[in-house]
Amino acid sequence: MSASLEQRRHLVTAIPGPRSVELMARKSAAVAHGIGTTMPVFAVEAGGGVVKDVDGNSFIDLGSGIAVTTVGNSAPRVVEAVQQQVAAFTHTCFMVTPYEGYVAVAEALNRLTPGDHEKRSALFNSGAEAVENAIKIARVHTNKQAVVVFDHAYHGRTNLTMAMTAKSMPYKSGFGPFAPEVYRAPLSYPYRDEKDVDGTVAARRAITVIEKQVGAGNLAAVVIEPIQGEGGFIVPADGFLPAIAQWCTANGVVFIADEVQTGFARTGALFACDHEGVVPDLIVTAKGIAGGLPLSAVTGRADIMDASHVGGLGGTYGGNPLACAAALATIETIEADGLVERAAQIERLMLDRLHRLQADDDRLGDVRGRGAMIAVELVRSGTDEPDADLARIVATSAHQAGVIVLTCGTYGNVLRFLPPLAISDELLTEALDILTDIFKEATS
Ligand code: PLZ
Repeated sequence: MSASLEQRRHLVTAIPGPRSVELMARKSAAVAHGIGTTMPVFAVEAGGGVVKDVDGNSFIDLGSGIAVTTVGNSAPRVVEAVQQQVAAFTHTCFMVTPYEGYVAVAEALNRLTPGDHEKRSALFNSGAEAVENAIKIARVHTNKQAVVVFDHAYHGRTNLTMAMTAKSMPYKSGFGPFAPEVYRAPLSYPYRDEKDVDGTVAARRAITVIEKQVGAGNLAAVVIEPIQGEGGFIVPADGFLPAIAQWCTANGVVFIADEVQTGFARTGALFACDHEGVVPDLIVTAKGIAGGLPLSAVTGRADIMDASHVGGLGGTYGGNPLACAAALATIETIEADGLVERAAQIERLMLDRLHRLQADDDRLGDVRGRGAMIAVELVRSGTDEPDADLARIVATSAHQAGVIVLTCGTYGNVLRFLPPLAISDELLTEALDILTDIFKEATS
């Protein structure tokens, strides 16, 4: 981010402004219809807690480009590392003539991910591509095929990961047929489960479905987001994740944590599995790993990761040198700037404000999340009926007021907050003040 980018919300035109309107018209004429837009404003600069648009408007960023710019946009160490790398070489293909950056990222991932067993890593470009590779590795290791995923899951938009993703609209509708051998188990969803369904009961419920409908003898892997992202920032009840992981270990099933959205300090721990001491066999990371450059990884137990024949894994761009340089600088920033603790501070600030708002407004059915991954699930007053209209109205009003917020959830009724960890308390507080006012006015 350039030093001139002021850390303040500042609107100088209607939203969208005239230059964004012009660019939206060009977008409609040139870009495929299927690529949606949350906010019709075009960015020119971003950093800290601010995104600036082509019309000179500055927005408070509570989205981080969907949990990617966790260390901040154009974070200084990332910019410097990428500039040096881009001037040295941009690409050789790691499978042709390798380079140190890739190995250094693998070493860092092996060091930082949960568990102190011997590990290996492989690098890819997107979250979906890494999820696909984790499944390939689990299948070749176990010589089994079935994959279990959960209700409300999101794992990507490629063919295998569409099958793994739960929600039809907009992710799957019309795009089938989907990959076979993908089965779905019930999740722990504390807000919507019956009151007596604690983590252990929910795990038993899921394991029964897995044993009866799939069978451990056919099952290569169980894949789970330790806190669900697109599905609604659902934090499973305590004990759910450890029980599923233990069942996998006892039954020769690879336990895969999809930490694409939760990883790299986002939840107030380096990885969300760390909150419950869960050690996955394989962990999938992307998004926050490289400060905005496209990079993803599969990291895990050496014997599982090494199961593939030589040449079985790869891709032209996987572990691109610019992305690796960015990842090393991102990891250095997280460690040197204490960003795990910063995420925990953000959690305290946001939960305190949102719980106070909830006390006065029962349409905030549930306030949940960890670290800088916080959400409110909106319902019709006096019920637990999902209110997607209210989520849309509040989000649109926030955009108009200069605050970037996103929605998510199977029912589209969850407002989610993913601020960069580089945001100031002042900007966060201002955004929460604005949201508080919006809730006072909003009726759906
Ligand atoms: N696994 C847990 O959150 C990406 C999707 C945005 P890619 N989530 C944002 C959209 O609408 O496309 C995600 C995730 C989890 C996998 C993925 C997929 O990561 O880098 O988008 O492929």
